[in-house]
Amino acid sequence: MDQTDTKTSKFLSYVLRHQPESIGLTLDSEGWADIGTLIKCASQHGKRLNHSLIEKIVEINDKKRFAISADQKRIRAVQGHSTQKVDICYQEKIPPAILYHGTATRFLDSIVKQGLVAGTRHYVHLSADESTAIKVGQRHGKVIILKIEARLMYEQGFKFHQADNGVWLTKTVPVAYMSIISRS
Ligand code: HQG
Repeated sequence: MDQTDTKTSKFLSYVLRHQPESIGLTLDSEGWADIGTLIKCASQHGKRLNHSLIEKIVEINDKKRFAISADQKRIRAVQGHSTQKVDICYQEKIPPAILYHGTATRFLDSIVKQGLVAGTRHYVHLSADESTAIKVGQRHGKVIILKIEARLMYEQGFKFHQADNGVWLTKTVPVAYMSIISRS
């Protein structure tokens, strides 16, 4: 990804996950936007996009953040939303025994009091492997990895989902199901 690709990916994340109204774009409840309309709305707000650039970003995106519909007409972010306009109906899925959550040491006191909460996003995001969790946590500061007893949570009634890019989603993780496995 060159600098333009990264900027475009960030722009798409912003409008498809958080603020579609910032460019006058409408998403449906499954998060889909018409690609032609997206290009038009973006250009009216000074951001030049075209079909081939969008297709390239979807294809090369490191985390496979976006998907294009089967008919090629629509695009959406596969997870990470905060906009209340979107409520993707993810299928329930049985999680592996353990999932990981990377966060920063500065959040720990609050996490120990409240458990993991979704905050502005719709879900708590969990990773299947520790190395991904480390990368997620590093975005916030001095990283700390929490090991989550996901299968036990599931057996005790918590719902889990997996986005198309592999990220695991659940609404909340109570403290009883987590342990700290590493600090850097
Ligand atoms: C923390 C990225 C205080 C939580 C990533 C996290 C992921 C609490 C931060 C996806 C808390 C929220 C999501 C509590 C949770 N008290 N802090 N009770 N409960 N937190 O960015 O999981 O690159 O909204 O630990 O890769 O870091 O954008 O969530 O540190 O998949 O595609 O509050 O976003 O994907 O931060 O990341 P975020 P996240 P993209």
